[in-house]
Amino acid sequence: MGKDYILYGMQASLFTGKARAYMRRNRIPVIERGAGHPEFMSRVYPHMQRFIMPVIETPGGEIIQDGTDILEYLEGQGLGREPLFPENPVVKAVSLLFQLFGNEGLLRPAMHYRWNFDDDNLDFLKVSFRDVMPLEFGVKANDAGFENASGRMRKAAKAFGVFDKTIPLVEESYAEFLSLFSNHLAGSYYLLGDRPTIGDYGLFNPLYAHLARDPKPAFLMKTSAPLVWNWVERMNRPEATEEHTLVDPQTGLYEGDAIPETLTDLMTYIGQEYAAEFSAHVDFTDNWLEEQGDNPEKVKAPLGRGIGFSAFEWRGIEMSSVVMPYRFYLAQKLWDHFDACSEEDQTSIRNLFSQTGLDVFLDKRPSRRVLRKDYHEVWGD
Ligand SMILES: N[C@@H](CCC(=O)N[C@@H](CS)C(=O)NCC(=O)O)C(=O)O
Repeated sequence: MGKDYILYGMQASLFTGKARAYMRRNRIPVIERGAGHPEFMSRVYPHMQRFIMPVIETPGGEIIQDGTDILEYLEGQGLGREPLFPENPVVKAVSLLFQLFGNEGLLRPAMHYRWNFDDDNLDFLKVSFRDVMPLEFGVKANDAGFENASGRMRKAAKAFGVFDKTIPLVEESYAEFLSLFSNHLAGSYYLLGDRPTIGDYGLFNPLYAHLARDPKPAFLMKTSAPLVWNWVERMNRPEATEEHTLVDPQTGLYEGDAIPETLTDLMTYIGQEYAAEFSAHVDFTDNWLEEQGDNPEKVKAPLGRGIGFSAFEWRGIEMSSVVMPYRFYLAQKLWDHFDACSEEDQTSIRNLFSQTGLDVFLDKRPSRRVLRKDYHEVWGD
């Protein structure tokens, strides 16, 4: 085993983006392999009992799956060259909120702009998906493999709520996001100042592989939101770069009471966009858990991606989306931080979250915790 890390993923994979960007930014020596690499198929996949990326293999042979777990692991090893989590408790809470929303709240535009513009995107995607196809089987197998993978992803788009009826709203909502994020990036290079934190890495997932890389949305982003494209490029540079500071030169980040209005506008957007959906998912989950009763086997079994569908109101219409316990795993990061804060800091966080319509993300919690065990999500107590 050499001394480099190995990252299994692919350029077109949404969740690989975060791990790759972090490793680049922190100059962690890494070799990337497509998730169709023989070592992945013969060793890593059977070990995890799950076909999923990103995965890293450490120089010591440890295998870690999940973008968030990978960043936390690498940070825990002292490999971060700058703190991933802001020190200021209020700014940290904001960063953790954006981790959740970035990871999970922009999946509708990501899936829509990838899978509903075949004339622009399809040839490009077919080539990109070769990273997960066993090349030795030749072009025909690649085509069949792509049909299979893209068929599943098109279904996933529907599961996240992309339907004929919602498409105009998905586009409207994404345009609003681009405009708000652009306004904000006029005042700092990253979400919370002049260096990225965990919130940027969360946002990077949908904003890179799908929305900045696929032909149709790449054109949209470059032409309608060049500052966002510039942020994506910055987040993903393989060479180290140093920004000249637009904010506090001591920390490189905004301080809690100096959060600019452009950021509170973005937070308000998250409240309008995602709070009702998140809240409905918590209610659904609590009912689901109750229905399992005291059947310990069911409640202890590894969870797949979704446990059902839940309805909620979004932009004036009734719609539904898949309930994924993984989202609570990310929300717990915010809750654990909040619960560990002093009363004074809790009050400051609560004031900011209330002012921006985000109380749900502090208060609405399912009755059980979500843990990750053996590469799967499971319920905790
Ligand atoms: N929460 C996971 C999500 C990983 C995930 O969904 N990865 C997708 C690719 S972006 C995947 O592996 N899909 C494979 C499949 O569904 O077959 C993480 O952050 O690592």
